[in-house]
This record gives sequence, structure tokens and C-alpha cells, in this order.
Amino acid sequence: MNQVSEQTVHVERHGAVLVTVIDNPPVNALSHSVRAGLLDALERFEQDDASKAMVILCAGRTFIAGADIREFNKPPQEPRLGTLIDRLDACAKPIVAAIHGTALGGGLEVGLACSYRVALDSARFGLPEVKLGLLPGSGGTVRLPRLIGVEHALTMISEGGQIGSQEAREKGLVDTVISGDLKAEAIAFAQTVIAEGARVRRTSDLPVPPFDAGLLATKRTELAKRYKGRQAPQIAVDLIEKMASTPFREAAQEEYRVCRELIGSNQSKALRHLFAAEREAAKIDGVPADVKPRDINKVAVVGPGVMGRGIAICLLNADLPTTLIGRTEESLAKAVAAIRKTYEGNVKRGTLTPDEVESRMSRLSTTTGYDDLRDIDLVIEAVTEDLEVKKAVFAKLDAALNERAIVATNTSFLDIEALADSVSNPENVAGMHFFNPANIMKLLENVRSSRTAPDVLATITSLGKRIGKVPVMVGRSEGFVANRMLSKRSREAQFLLEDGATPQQVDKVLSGFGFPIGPFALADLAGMDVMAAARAARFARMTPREQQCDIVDKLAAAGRLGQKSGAGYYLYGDDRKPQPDPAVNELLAQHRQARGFSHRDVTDQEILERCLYAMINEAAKILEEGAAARPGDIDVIWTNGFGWPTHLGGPMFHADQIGLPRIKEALDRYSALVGEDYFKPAGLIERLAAEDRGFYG
Ligand code: T1G
Repeated sequence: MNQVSEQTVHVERHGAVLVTVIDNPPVNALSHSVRAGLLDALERFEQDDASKAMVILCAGRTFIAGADIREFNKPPQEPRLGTLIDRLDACAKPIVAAIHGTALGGGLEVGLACSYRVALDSARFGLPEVKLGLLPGSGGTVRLPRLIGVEHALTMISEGGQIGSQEAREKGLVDTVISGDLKAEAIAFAQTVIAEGARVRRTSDLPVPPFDAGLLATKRTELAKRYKGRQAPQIAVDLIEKMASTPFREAAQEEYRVCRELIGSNQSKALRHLFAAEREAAKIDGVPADVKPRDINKVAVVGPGVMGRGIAICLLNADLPTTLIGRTEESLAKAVAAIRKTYEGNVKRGTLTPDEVESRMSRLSTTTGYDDLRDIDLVIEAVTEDLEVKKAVFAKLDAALNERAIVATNTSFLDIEALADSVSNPENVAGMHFFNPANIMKLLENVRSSRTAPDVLATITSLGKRIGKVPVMVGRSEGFVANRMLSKRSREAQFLLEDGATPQQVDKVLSGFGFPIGPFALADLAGMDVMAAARAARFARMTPREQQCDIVDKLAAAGRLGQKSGAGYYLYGDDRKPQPDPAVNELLAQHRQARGFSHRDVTDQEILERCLYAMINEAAKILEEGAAARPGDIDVIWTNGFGWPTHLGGPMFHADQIGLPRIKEALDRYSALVGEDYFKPAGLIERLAAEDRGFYG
């Protein structure tokens, strides 16, 4: 075996069993050295008559987690994974895959090409390629259906979800589940196989089990709804349909062709970009990776309102003892009842058991005072968005907490520095900005002040991951990153109404682009009273045209509060579906007349460009100011915060696909049409466009 491979793959003899151990941290991805090492080990096994069975297992925390994603942008290197899989399948002696951690993608495909699979009870199995805009390319679509049936296989392949060991055994994917020493028990299993005749079992020899062809059409419809605009899920159905009526070898070749084709697709490049960007975003700019987070064992949340409840649920879901602090027993009782109600919904949907609910609720305590917080490690403040109210809470916390306790504010736009000034340890202050509903939205905007200690930054990042969020560190700026960019899209949407567009036209263009909901349907969901209050809070900082563009105020004054009142930008019946309302067109006509605007036909292209390019221009300013460290951080924020379609990679990735020279030209055009205040190109865009470069080089 060559030197490089031996470092990554080594073999051990245990009697008649040859054990091949893969050691390629962090997740034993099938890098070239692993493929070469595995092939060497296989050839040694085939030539060694004393070895009657082989076990393949992995060192470290997991079995193979898939092909090495980092190699996709390079030409395939022999031995390709398909070559290795074919050799495993053809081996004349039995091979046992011993699985722990997550056997994913090409890792599971290696297991499927073995004769037997044994797994630790905590192991999980999946073919998540579709989440990267890909599909299995080394036998997953031709072997998995033969083992667990077409319907279950189609779900795993088209949705990319995982199943546990028990379910895998029940479905026939795994031969036995092990709770003890995986290696020892896998060797014992192999010895039993030898004792029983060392029979080889080839999945490729199995027939495709019969299935109801109708499920394919049902699946297509379901996938089109759940994964709007995504191509890979639909192609998964095509592949499975073809596989069912095609000889194994031919189907496997088609699968590989499709996989290679998808690797070159824009959607997969966008999704692989986000996979890397999310992991990069967790590496805090300017904080060494070895800075240790503080231990967080007990937390508190101040504010039993909607956000405080959602944040408390996130913490309870991570099994953290949580104290909810409120001003009155009544408000706390309402909050506890609301949290319990949320969990009861989970039980109804089968995502939690009643015991799991009780276990989480048992970790929740409440108090109206601040006199028992000495052992709290971190507090998240989520009271009303008023600086003075927050400062008063911070002062109380300062007197009640130990000097190592972290104080995080959930504010969406107030100044972190001002809040840090109100405590004796400003280095312990940071922002943890959750998005409503806090227990559902993945994005967590962590905000650093000029004084936040490095280990505090590391702590809120690791806590964000621990509670299942996608944490992104941002710096000071009004609205931080997500809301600051959203305010530009909202501004343009409002201005477009003044120019002549209708709410339904703007919403149709933006939801057609891929956003889950248009800005006006979203405003009706949030409520016009909330929108008017947010306008009032920012009014002094608005431009004259923004101040005079008071459509929100007019709707609120007319009692059109949105869904909650049955009418806002749209009319709402019992089905709560937004219906265009002629009264709104009349209100807009009167508004235009009062403001001296004459109606013009606005094209869909103008709507899309003005809304998206206003955001991209603002993002460039955010990067210039250092309020975001990387363009990838902004892509992660927008795909996890406000539903930028992930298969388009986020605003910065998308801007590079369009080309900054083209965007700069459009910004100049809209500067002339709408005003320099709103579309003057950011310096960064000017510079990059002049060099015909993108945000990513
Ligand atoms: N290739 C290369 N690096 C990978 C990797 C992979 N497949 N998976 C993870 N990493 C790196 C990751 O970038 C990070 O690096 C570190 O490992 C820890 O990851 C032919 C074509 C396995 C569940 O899609 O889902 O096989 O930031 O932070 O939260 O049919 O990683 O430390 O430098 O995510 O514990 C299919 C993707 C590939 C699995 C672990 N496989 N990975 O989660 O750690 S396509 C996947 C994951 C394929 C075949 C097809 C997760 C994880 P760094 P992490 P984690």
C-alpha cells in the first residue's frame, strides 16, 4: 500500500477476519487517499487466502460521511468512488460494514455495496446529496430500493433525511444493531458469517421489489410544493422510475451520468457554496479557533413575551435549565401556558413524546425577581424594544449576576454599545438576535460590540449551534445585517406602489423569484399596526420621500391591520388567502395624487431589480463598514433568515452570477430614476465592477 494511503487507511488481521480502518478526520470523507487506501486493502483481502471475511470501519466520530465535497470542483481522480464500489460489489468473499455516527451519501453507498451491515444503536443513515443539489452517484438509487423498498428509498433520496439504526434494521438496511464495542462485535459477526459458509450477498442481485407506480406522481407533487424551484428532488423521482424498469448496470450508469451533470449545475454550486459558507460563518473573524467558550449550564430569559417564549423553547429543547424572568406572576403564567401549548402541538405532530415534553417543562422555572441569579451563566434579554427599558433591565442584571455571566440582548436594532455602558463588565455583553418565531427560524445574528470578550463571542456562537441555530457574527449597524437589508427591499416595494405597481404584482414577482412570501402579504401577516410602529421608531432617520410614503399609516388609520382585521393590503376570507382589494387600488390612486405621482406601468423586471439590487448594494456597504466579515456570512443570513431561495445561493452569490458590471449599470439607471440617495452604487461595487470581479473574486 502506498505511504499516503496507509496514513488514511490501515488493515489489521484478527484471525480469519481482515479489519480495514479508515482514519480521515473530521468525518472520514471519501477523499482520494481514502479511495486509494480502501482499494489497496480490498486487493490485499482478495489475494490473502487466510482472510475469509473483511470488516470496514472508521476511526473517530463517524463512519464515512460521504464523498469529499471539496473535490467536486476538481476533475475526478481514479480510483473513482464508482470504481471502488464496483470492486466491493464484485468481491468473492464477504465484507461487513461496521457503522457508527452518520453513514451518509457515498459512505452509505460503500455500506450498500458490502454483503452485510452492522451498526451501533446510535448510528444514523442518509443519502443527503439532494441537499447539495446532487443525487447519489455511486449506487444509492439502484441499491437502496432493492433493500428497503422503492417508497422508503425514494423518500430518503428525494428529501435527504436520515433514519436511525432501529428503523434501518426494521427496513432491512442493517443486519444487526450493536450497543457495545462496535469493532469487537463486528469481528464476531464476521466470524459467524465465516462459520456459516462465508456467503456473499450482493444487493445488485436483488430484484426491485414491486411498488405502486402511483406513488411517483404523488411524490412529484409533494416535492414540487416542499422544494419550490429545486431540480434535484424531481430528478430523483425520474431516476427511481427509470431504475425500476432498467437492468442494474444500465441504471447505475445513468445514475452516475446524472450525478456528474448535477455537480456542474448552478443549483448545486449554490447549495455547496452555502454548505461551506455556513461552516465558515461559525469561525469568528479575529477570534482564534482555540479560544474556549465559557461553560453554559444554567440560563435565564428576561421578558415572557412572544420572543422570550420562543427563545426559552430553544434553550429547553437543548436540555438547558432555564429561568424565565417577568414583571408579574400573571405574565409568567401565560408564558408557561403558551410554551406548554407549543409543545403539545409537537406531540400532536409526533415530533415529541409526552415524556419529552414533561422533561423539558421540568427544566423551566419562573421568577419576578432578580435576587436568585448568582448561578446563571448567561441571560438573554428580550423585553420591549426601548433603550431605556432595556438599560434598566441591564442595570438590575448587573447587580444580580456573577461577574462571569454573559448578558445578551435580543434587540433587533438598538445600540449594543449603549447597553454595554450600563453594566460593570461590558466585555460580557453581546447581542443574540433571534427571528420570530424564535423556536422555528434557524438564523441567529450574534452581535459583537467593540468590547465583547473573545471567549464571549465563542460562547454565543457555540451556544447558537447547541440550540440548533445557524449563528452568524455581525458588527454594529442599524438593523445589523438582516433587517438593514430587508428595510431597503421594503422601501423599494413601497416606492414601487407610488410609481404604479400593485401589491399583488410586487408580491408575485418576489415570490416568483423564490421568496416564501411577498413583502405585502408579509406585512399583512405582521400587522399594519406593528409596521406603523416600526415606521414611527425609524421616522427621524428616514429620507423625506420615505417619510412622505405613508401608505402603511394610511392603511392602519383605516383599520386595515392585515390578516388580524380581515383586510390590509389584501382582503382575507376564512381561508386567510390574500385577495386583491379594489379599495386598496383606490387608496393608492389617492395617495399618488396627493403626492404628485402619476401612475405608470411598472415592469416585473424593474420590480425585481429594484428590490434585489437595493439589498445587494446595501450588503456591499455592510461589507465595506465591516458590519459583516464575509460575503458568505450575508448569504448565510439571508438564506436562513428571510428565505432567500437556497438554490440561488444567497444575495452575494446571486450577484456574482448576474455580474457586478451589470448590477452597477442597473444601479446607475435606478439612481437616475429613483434618486442617488437610494441607488448610488457602493464603492465596493464600483471597484469590483471596474475590475470585472465579483464579491467572491
Ligand atoms: N466532504 C468534505 N468535508 C466535509 C464533509 C464532506 N462530505 N462533510 C463535512 N465536512 C467537513 C465540514 O466542512 C467541516 O469542516 C467538518 O467536516 C465538520 O462538519 C458520491 C456525490 C457529517 C452530519 O452531504 O452533513 O457523497 O469547517 O461542521 O455539524 O453519492 O458535516 O471543520 O473545516 O458539518 O458534526 C454527501 C455533509 C456528499 C454530508 C457532520 N454527504 N456533511 O456535521 O460537523 S455527496 C453529505 C454533513 C456524495 C455520493 C455523493 C455534516 C455531518 P471544517 P460539520 P457536524
